[in-house]
Amino acid sequence: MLLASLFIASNSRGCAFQIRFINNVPTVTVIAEPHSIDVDTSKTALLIIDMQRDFLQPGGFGESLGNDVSKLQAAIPACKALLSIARNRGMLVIHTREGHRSDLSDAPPAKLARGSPTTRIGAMGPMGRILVRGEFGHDIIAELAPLPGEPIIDKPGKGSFYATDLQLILQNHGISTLIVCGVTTEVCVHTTVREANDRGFKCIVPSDACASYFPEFHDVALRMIKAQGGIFGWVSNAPSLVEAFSHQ
Ligand code: TIU
Repeated sequence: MLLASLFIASNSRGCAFQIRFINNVPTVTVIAEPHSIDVDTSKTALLIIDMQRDFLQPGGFGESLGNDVSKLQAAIPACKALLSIARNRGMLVIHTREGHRSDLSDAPPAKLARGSPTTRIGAMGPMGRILVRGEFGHDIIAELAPLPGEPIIDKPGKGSFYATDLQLILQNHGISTLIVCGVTTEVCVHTTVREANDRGFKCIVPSDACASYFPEFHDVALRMIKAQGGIFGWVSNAPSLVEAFSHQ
């Protein structure tokens, strides 16, 4: 028998949800839009996108583009909650960082040419050279620091699959579902979700664990993901995911 409902529990909001076993694999239902989704944590990875000082703290790449970086702080608590439950459940956790080699040989000229010469990629800033690997600003914020053994994907572009070994790592771990959080919603999170969706991964995006310099772009980016029956994936939130996985 493929599917056997074992028991029904009640979550903190009083909603009934089921923990089922499909081929002896515990499967939980995550409340999401456009509709709930069944998730097997053994085939699910948490992908935390670009929670780097360069985007979240003053003096980095985000500020050099003219942005108010304080807006991205909103995503930190929900990312922390997801990181904690994922580690607790033994789920695969992958961190990404956008950035370039110190000689900038992997940075397209068209990307380098943008911005003022004193603050563009590779220029020296208060956190080191902007968006360059190995610099203080390029690394992930302390609150979400990777643990030894958690893969870190250094990517030259906005998408996490382009010119990286992310797909290989996911395949080798038998991953079919991704929880994609981080910054910024409409840029690197969205690009990654689109790439992942085309590669056959189911993507769940927790709205509170993503953020943008532009709140209206955040909102519309999430609407785009869940529109048309979930054209790119599902939109949920950290409490719903934590609750679902807590009962597994
Ligand atoms: N500028 C902006 O919103 N984002 C980026 O350049 N990279 C990421 O989203 N990580």
